[in-house]
Amino acid sequence: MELQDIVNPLFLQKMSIKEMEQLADQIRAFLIASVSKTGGHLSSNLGVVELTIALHRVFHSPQDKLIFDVGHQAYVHKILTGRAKDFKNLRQYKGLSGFLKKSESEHDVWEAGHSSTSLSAALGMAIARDLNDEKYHIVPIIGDGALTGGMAYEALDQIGSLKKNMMIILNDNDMSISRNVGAISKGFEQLRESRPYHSLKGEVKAILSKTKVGRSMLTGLRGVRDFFKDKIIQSSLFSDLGIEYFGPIDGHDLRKMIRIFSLAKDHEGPVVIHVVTKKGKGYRFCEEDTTGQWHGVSPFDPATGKPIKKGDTGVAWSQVITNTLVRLAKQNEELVVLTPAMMAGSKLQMFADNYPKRIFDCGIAEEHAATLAAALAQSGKRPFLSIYSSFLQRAYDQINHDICRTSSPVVIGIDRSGLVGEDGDTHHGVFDVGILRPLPNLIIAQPKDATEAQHLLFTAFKQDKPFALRYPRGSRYFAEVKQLMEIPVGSWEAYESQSGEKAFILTYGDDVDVIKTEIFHREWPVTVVNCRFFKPLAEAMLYSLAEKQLPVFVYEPDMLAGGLSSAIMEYDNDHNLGLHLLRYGIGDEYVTHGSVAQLRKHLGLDLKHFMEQVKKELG
Ligand SMILES: Cc1ncc(C[n+]2csc(CCOP(=O)(O)OP(=O)(O)O)c2C)c(N)n1
Repeated sequence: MELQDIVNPLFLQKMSIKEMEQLADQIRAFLIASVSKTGGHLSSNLGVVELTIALHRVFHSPQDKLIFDVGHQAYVHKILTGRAKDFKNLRQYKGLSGFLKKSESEHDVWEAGHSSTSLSAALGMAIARDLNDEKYHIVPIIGDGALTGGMAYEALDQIGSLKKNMMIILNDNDMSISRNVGAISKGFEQLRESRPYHSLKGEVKAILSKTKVGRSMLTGLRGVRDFFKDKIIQSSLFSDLGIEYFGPIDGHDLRKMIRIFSLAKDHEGPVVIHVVTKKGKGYRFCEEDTTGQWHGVSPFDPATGKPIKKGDTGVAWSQVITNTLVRLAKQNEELVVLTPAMMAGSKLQMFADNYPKRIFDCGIAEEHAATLAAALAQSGKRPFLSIYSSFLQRAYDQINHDICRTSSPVVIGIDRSGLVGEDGDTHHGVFDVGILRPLPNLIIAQPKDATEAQHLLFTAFKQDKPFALRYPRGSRYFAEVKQLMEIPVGSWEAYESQSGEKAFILTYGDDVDVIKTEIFHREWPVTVVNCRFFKPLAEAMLYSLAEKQLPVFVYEPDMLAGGLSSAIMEYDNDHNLGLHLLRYGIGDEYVTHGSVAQLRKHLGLDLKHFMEQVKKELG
């Protein structure tokens, strides 16, 4: 059978275990071949091939609801629900999403991208199901990484109290993106490794006899003895919350999983099935990866595992920041770094290698990380909170309540700000300026290049108040500056054209050099301004722009609402400046996935289109 011919998962009902095992091999080969061309989430998907087959064999999607946490590990689900043929366009503009999308398939019953929402989703669906007096199964699938997120515990608390029927699959591979962290993950490790079945026989019986499903399991125990042979114990984490726990079971053993799921699916009340999988299973490079390099990949050569570079020769923006942090940490022993589970993505390994005691991976716990940073700052430390723009949204209240309200000197490194491309609507970092700007005490800045980044980071640690420094995905030319300098807070820099001055373009980040080069090359009479501070604004410069009575273009590839032009318009209005503003940014929409270049075009923000607008205005 060709994977491309699959229409829905019903075909699994007719398959023998052996055939399903062959299908698993076929899917793995397909995933490696396909993701090597498009890029995407590889390791997590290789790990859940058998698990996803078993779930689709036992449950009847879409009547039964399979809810994948995050959704980055749902490629196998996509294949089994008829989307293999679309994988050539995975994560590309107008192609298949890298996450689940209701618009793509009736089998995608929940959309995510951010972690730890699946249990709340499951409970919401279970409450609605019961109110409607309907009968179907609800199966959230949550990783041990996603279980480091606080939301999961808020949901478990209520799940344990409401006792709605659902089967929670804990997909435990001991990895978040990198090695998982935290005490709870250690607890899973103990469950996995230290309680062999033979020492627990009595305990197993006792536990099983307590529950309806357990009693039915005991009745059929002879038949199912082989799958209990491994290990089965009661975990206090879940059972203390009133949620039955079974496991751990081997997540690559189709026969065992199918039998356990079939037995447990009619369990009264919520039940957790602890499934142990190997992240990256079946592909050497992924299996051996402990740092998370293979979690999400760009196109690569499947034979060598080497990335296929697309001429991007710079240094990653996150690496520019890490290099500078290492340098600053040498001079300032109070400097500490916090990351909510993004050690690999934010390229912090070099800091960890240099200062292992001064970096803390908090797990997928952005809220906690932000408050932790506030407390560290209030205790005399100088924390750098490294956080992706889109995940920072989770920590808004903590940044407001704990960091900004108290004016705690936390440097917030906003990684992946701006459009991020292929990860799409859940991941674009386009809201942070708009949501952070109203917070009193906070300085917000973005460097135009790696040199300015070093000076701005140095400047950030000189302030006795919170400072947010944005930097995007992608890379820039990097050379370590000799002398770090403090940049005056609230200053902008203007680049005048040799050809005169008939308009201004205000922009920030990577776009400053791009637009400046274009204007100078065309010899247009336009001054380009690097608005490196969103807050405070360069007030004197705004006055001087107003005096000149020339058109002022604001080019901001982030949300218009609350962004740079909003800030300028507020100032303009409050001070009667009378600026002639024309603004270009993202309107009232969630931006889809695709390359950043395609997305800019889609939004009418590509350079060519913008230049045409400027030309029109200049006449
Ligand atoms: C709120 C939030 N923070 C960070 C991330 C980035 N992220 C995506 S997947 C992942 C690790 C998930 O680990 P786990 O749930 O164990 O799944 P696995 O990939 O190991 O199967 C992280 C940190 C995210 N998606 N959402």
